[in-house]
Amino acid sequence: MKRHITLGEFIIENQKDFPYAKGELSALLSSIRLAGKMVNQGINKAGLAEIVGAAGGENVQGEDQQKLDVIANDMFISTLRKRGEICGLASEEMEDHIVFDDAIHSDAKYVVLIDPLDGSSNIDVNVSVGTIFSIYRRVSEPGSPATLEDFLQPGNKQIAAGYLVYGTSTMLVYTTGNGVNAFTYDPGIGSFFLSHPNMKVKENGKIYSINEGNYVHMPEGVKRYIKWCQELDPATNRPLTSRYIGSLVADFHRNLLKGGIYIYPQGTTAPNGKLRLLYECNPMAYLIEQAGGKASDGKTRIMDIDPTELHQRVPFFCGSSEMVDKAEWFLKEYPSD
Ligand code: P6P
Repeated sequence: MKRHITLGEFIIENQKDFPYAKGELSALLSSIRLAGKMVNQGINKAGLAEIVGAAGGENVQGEDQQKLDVIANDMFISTLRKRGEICGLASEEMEDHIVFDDAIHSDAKYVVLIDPLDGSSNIDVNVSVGTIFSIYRRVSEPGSPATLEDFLQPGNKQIAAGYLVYGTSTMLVYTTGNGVNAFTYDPGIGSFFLSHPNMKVKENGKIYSINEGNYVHMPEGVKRYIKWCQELDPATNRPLTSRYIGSLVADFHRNLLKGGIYIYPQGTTAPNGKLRLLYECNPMAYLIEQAGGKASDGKTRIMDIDPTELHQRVPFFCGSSEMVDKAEWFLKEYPSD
């Protein structure tokens, strides 16, 4: 009987892509898989286990922390620490990076940046949420404690990136630089199976995804692009369809499958936009480029931006390459003063 291969089998089959690695990256990806299963279980029973709603605190972003934000963050930290393949971790939920500097970890080659539960405010209303991760090779001396510089690397230095989307089904989508592959979780077996091999995003699509409630705060070029999307022109397949879930991972995943553009622009209330460069935009940019798409801040390739702060925000234009090009054209043609 033919069956889909599991994520574990896929990782082993593709370990040859990393001749210099002695299985550490494979072990690291496996630990992310395990943590994702545990978070998935927590989310699926959230309403029953009194773990929905706000935790009462705020994260470093000043956003209300949801109980599951904290639970997911702790799950990923403890699981990644136990596997011993990383020397440090940075998270949306923590102001500073954490260093694993005991004997086992200080020789580890990698660091991980993570948004443990993106879109978590949607959990209470049963809308898809996700985990986003980005993996770098450390730049500091092996054997020494991880440093901030290990985390402040441009996205073009990522060696792996991906997300879990906890939706109608739970999926893990990742790249190590050799294309994008997606795995669907079968809770009955407890394994992820390869369901979408070598994913490619359409060069052009019919979906634009942006919070139009912020229209008055948007740059002129973005306003012009939105109106262009809404014009009637059958020759260019317009008007386009507006879809905005309010969960980056869910909006991104839909666009990856169907074609489209996701935009979170800068605005008068968010001078650098809302999304964080290191653990939201860079990993999504790596994925979309590996799938043939594009990601910029409206002008500069996301993965070429040199980070200066752990939680820095950037405007984000991501998806089908022709759609990102069009949005960038409007920004150039109608610059905001
Ligand atoms: P807004 C969730 O908080 C998030 O970071 C992304 O997942 C999502 O796309 C965006 O913010 C939603 O922000 O301002 O439209 O509610």
